[in-house]
Amino acid sequence: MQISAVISVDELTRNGADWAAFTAMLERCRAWGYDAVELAVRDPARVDARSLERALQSVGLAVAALATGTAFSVDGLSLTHPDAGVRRAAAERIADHCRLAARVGGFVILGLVRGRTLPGVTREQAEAWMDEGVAAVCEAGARLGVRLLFEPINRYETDLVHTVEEGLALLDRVRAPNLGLLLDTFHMNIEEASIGQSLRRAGARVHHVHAADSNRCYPGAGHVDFGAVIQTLEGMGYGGYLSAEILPRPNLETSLEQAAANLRRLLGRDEL
Ligand code: LER
Ligand code: MN
Repeated sequence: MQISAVISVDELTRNGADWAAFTAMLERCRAWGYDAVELAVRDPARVDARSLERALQSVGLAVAALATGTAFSVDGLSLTHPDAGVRRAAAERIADHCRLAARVGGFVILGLVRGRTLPGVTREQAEAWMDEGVAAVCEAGARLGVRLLFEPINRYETDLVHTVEEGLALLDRVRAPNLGLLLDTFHMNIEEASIGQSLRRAGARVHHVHAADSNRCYPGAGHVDFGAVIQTLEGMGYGGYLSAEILPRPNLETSLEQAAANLRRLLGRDEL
């Protein structure tokens, strides 16, 4: 199991204007003991892929995944929007993420971009649009050799797919060979009766894990038992990433440094 840090390409490059801060953050991530980074990218069309590749290569960090949530939270793109044009734009945006992933590596995450059931839309309709959209972006990814992740998200952020069971049901409906589950310990702590049992239930269909504590701060800052989570994942033969997707408290640097130190200790990888 390796560890990864979620960082924002948009924020650290000041929306593509300056790669120095981004490269400096990559260097810090490597020094803290991360194996990879998970990159939040709102719009790949605004990212200079050459500069991104150069920065990653110069520091020697892999890309675990591309996070796409700001395409929803900032641009309002959603696979379940009642306006077909918005749904199409959301799918096109995720296809762009797949094109970027084909260059720099990593999964493409389907999290908040699934949207939520908006007023005037039935739940059945929203679910049908979600399934259709997920299938379409998985096809786009498959053409590029890119794998995608669907993330169950807690009830306070969406009404569509909160639990592992619901995530597995979506995978069964869509049946895309390049789609797996991303499980996030913060959401699991809210929605699952037992984090351990739900991880085991998902088994080999868990392709990526977000590590955030019960308060969404770094692992160790709340009451999720990460020792037990890691033991369960090891028992399942999970060989993917634990990716720290955490609030920047008290600040980004300290939170990522603490996350790496605590996860590495629990993984028995104390030595840097
Ligand atoms: C995205 O990975 C996630 O976990 C969401 O809760 C973001 O708000
Ligand atoms: Mn997450």
